[in-house]
Amino acid sequence: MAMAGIKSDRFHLGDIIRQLCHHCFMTTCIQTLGIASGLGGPVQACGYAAELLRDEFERQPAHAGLQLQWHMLYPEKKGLKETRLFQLYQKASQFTCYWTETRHPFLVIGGDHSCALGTWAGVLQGLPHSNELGLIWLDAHMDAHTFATTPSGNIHGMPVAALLGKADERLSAVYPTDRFIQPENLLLIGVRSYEAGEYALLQQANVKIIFADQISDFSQTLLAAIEQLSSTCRMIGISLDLDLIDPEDAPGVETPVPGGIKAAALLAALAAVKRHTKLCGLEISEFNPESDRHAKTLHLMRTVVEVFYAD
Ligand SMILES: [Mn+2]
Repeated sequence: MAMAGIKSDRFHLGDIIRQLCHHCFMTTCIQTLGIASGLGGPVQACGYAAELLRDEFERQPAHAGLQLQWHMLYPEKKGLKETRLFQLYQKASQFTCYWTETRHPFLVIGGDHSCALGTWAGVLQGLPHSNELGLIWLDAHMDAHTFATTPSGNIHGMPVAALLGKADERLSAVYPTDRFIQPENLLLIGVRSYEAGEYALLQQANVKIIFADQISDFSQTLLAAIEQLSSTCRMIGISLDLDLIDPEDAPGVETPVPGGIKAAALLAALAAVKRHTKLCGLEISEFNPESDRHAKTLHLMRTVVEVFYAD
């Protein structure tokens, strides 16, 4: 009986040591910033994305080996919209600047896609030179309006213009840095809905656009994009607008456009590129819980995170 007891103790101890080792050496801890704001678009419910995803991971923890370290940012409740966005994105940029300087891979969960103004401003500031950042913009839209060309007035349709240094005065006031991405270091992939004004801005800047109907193998497209950027850039980020994905697979977005990338194709592509040493972070935006069906898009967002960051 005594022997059995010792054996059983040893078994438990071994189990505990294995768990400790697993915890200390095997866990990937990803710094995660939730930007709980829908102020840049018409659907305020977009601001709940980060909390919903955090709750989803609390309810059912991520794959073994992946742990998200959450930090949440909320906009001020009162004041001018543009002032509140500037304050919010200035704070967001301080996080991503620090994670860039210290080489921590990060995850940002917006919010509407104007969160990119904070995320990538911070990365640009954290790098020695602004021409060292490559950015892959996965989106059905171009998001390259300014207040001069926008039909809607929504800032979530403008972050690309600001990141390129093409903002007008009113848009510049929301962007928290004077560093900009080089046009040759930016790639738009998956575009299928746009207006003339933003297209003209991108053509003038000579930004490469891969339209949705030009893509046959999404993994190949994404791999080629990363290969191209990695020849000149020190770090590469991915900004994912969930409306890249076909609305059949991701109905819960602010601005759905038919004819998107299938969810399975996106997941396969992310799995294929995730080990690339220059990838510094992933941003996910535009989740709209109000138009989601049976939490399909929420679950997809969760799977995107797991595929990209879990072992
Ligand atoms: Mn977008």
